[in-house]
Amino acid sequence: MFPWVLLEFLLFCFATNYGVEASHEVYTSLQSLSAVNVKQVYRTGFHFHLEKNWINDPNGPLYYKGFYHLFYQYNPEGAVWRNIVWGHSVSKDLINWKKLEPAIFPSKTFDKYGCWSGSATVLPGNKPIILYTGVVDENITEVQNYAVPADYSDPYLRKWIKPDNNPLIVADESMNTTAFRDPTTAWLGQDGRWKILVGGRRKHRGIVFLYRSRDFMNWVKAKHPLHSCANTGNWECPDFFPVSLHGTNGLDTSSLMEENKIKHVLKVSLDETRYDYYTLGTYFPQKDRYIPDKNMVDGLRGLRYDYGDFYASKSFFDPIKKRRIMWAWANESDTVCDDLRKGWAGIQTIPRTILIDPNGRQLLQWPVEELETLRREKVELREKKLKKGEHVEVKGITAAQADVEVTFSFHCLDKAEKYDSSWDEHDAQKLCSQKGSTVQGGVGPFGLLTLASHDLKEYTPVFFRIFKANSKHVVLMCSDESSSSLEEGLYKPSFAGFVDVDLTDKKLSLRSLIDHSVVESFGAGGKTCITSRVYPTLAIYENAHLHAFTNGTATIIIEKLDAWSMKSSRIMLICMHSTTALKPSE
Ligand code: DQQ
Repeated sequence: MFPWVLLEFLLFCFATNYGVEASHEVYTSLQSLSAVNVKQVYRTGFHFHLEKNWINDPNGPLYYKGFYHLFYQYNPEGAVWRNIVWGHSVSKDLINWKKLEPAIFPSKTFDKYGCWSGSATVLPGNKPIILYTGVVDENITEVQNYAVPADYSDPYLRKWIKPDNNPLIVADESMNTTAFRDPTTAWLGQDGRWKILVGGRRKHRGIVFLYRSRDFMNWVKAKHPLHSCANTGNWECPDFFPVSLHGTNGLDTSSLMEENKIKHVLKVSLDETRYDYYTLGTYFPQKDRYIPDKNMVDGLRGLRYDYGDFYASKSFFDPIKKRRIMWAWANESDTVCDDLRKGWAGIQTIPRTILIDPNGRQLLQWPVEELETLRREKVELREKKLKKGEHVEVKGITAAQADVEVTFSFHCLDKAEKYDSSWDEHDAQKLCSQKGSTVQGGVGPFGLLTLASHDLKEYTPVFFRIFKANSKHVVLMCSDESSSSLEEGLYKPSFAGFVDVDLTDKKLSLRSLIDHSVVESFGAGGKTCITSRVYPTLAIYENAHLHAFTNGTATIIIEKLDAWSMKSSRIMLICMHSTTALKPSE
């Protein structure tokens, strides 16, 4: 194979630059070139990724007999999207992982061309079952299949069986068979029927089809989809779950408390933009209809889980700590050639707990508490004033692998810049690209310069800028990749979102998880989240620096900054075969 494949690799790399992974792009012969000249600089220390090869969507997370199980779309043969199987890893704490053999892989007529995304449901009697999309032919005809554990006494759930009565669900004549995928976790209605959603589209209308079953084997499509929206394109990886309006516990997917005690979340991944959008609304179980709340917007102009590199998220209910946890795929934003050179591609975000904001208008996301077990050396800053143009370096931690929590405060908002009503309130990213961290403002820009080189030729600033609109203040949060790397030809967007926050106490908080090639940030306690994948060439390892800064005329106070070096998580990358299995008590 050698000379031809190498030639093809070189031609490919010189001829093309694919900044963003296109949907289901197939690189037929390049896959075997993984791990050529492996570059380790961008390996993450505590974000889940594999030693080599490609991963994308998180699939079917679940808790079983002492272990959290994470499955993911995985190419066992290369660093590009192809040969997709369900990779499988287990953890006792959501942070340290052991890789197992793939759980589900193409082998039958009903999934010969691919085992695509899906979800797990734990049936009564503690019996997990997986629903996933099988691709049955070269035309990408999609069907919905199931798999069950071969041995329920194995807490690792190593072997999965795909029974012969698959597929369970095929599209009817009215449906588009190539846009019919990614079944959700099922919920059990009071009518004794299980319900699931499958994503898709009719022409350009995004749809979540609803199916019902009494026995989990025979599924009937409901006359009406649960929800749909014109001009939003294909809906992938839907997720539908309740959130409690009272208290801080997450809810099981089947929880149906009285209407005034819960809201439902419908999340869809829009194939056209490759971002995850959600609405909050009311689910009417008798009619199986979902109506988004009055101010919610479906599609491109709606709320996003994360305003950066974040797609195909999936949540599950953790019955042990009574919380809802969500994962997402943070895609590379370097080139396919870079991925082939480094030999691996794709990480999972840090798992986040999801709660509804007490204001009822949005969700709050926060890294799972277990992440804090990786915190090591700590540095603190208290009541440190920053005047216009000032930086303060946060020294004494490993700035390339760190967890930073900071609360900024300001005396008043008089100096806030005027918000121009002609700006598109749904295009925060455009505003951030015009008003970056070096563009002087009134209150802000202020925040952190992460992964900064000593001469500030490279840095990824994560910051706020406060504007004064007619009757309110508008807070912009940016994670700007435009100066993140000296390498040319990379995709370096100025990711941004607005923050719906009450500024009465004149404070804004920010948490950033910095991990070599990823900066995952949580603004105002998780109201607005932005994940950036970045590839610094100078700001690597001990040459990476961290600063707090302001570049506005108003003085900003770092009221409290705590930063920690982060220990690497143990991700046992090599496949754990049955003979080397560790005991569940370990
Ligand atoms: N990825 C899977 C599909 C899903 C898409 C294929 C979303 O099932 O729709 O790898 O990234």
